[in-house]
Amino acid sequence: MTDDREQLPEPTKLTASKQRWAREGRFLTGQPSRPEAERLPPGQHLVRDWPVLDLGRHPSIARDEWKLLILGAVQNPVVWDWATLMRQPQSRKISDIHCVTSWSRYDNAWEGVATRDLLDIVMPRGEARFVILHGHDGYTTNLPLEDFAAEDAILAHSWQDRPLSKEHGGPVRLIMPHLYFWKSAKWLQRIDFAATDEPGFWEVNGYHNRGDPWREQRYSGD
Ligand SMILES: Nc1nc2c(c(=O)[nH]1)N[C@H]1C(S)=C(S)[C@@H](COP(=O)(O)O)O[C@H]1N2
Ligand SMILES: [Mo]
Repeated sequence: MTDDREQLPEPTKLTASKQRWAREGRFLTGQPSRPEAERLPPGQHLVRDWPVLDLGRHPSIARDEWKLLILGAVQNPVVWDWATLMRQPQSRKISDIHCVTSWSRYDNAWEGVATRDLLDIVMPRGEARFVILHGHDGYTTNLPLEDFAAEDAILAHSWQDRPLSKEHGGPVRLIMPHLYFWKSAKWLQRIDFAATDEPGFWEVNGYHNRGDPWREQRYSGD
């Protein structure tokens, strides 16, 4: 890959889109690093285990049957199977989980494809402003495009160097560490880029539309 790039006199398409996003300042909402004393958001307590929370259905999807659709307002819609996912640039990110039910869990090591790398591949069209995530259990959740593009956001297939378990959303889930954990869709099946927002399961059932734990955006009136 590096060889190809060295022979290209022009910036690649990927570099060009990164430069454009940087110019537009679209994706500059990344969380600054916080001093340890301010690491836990208000109203949260720390746990050492990892609770399982969902609608109760745990779909079984084998890695060799798994497919992810990425479509909507993008220049290059794609369908990824497992082999294709593994050919994408792989990242490792360490982040904290903050669940709206008030537990937080520090230092989770995720491996997978960074949402920024995904964006470089599918290239959202100008009108794309929201991202709607669909799980195999029928769950949905919505994000503004700039949240989806957060620096530490990742489509994770591994946790602490092990395959992500079924109950935690394996084969692949989203991890969106700067928002409450309900935004981190498990059993990812489809990612839809859209011009208009489409509140998901919890967002239409009383949770906040954005869910920033630092602002305690728990419920729709917060
Ligand atoms: N597909 C899907 N994703 C989901 C959910 C769900 O029911 N289905 N629940 C959300 C909620 S409310 C939380 S708190 C987290 C829980 O993730 P965990 O079970 O890995 O702790 O997953 C989120 N993602
Ligand atoms: Mo939750």
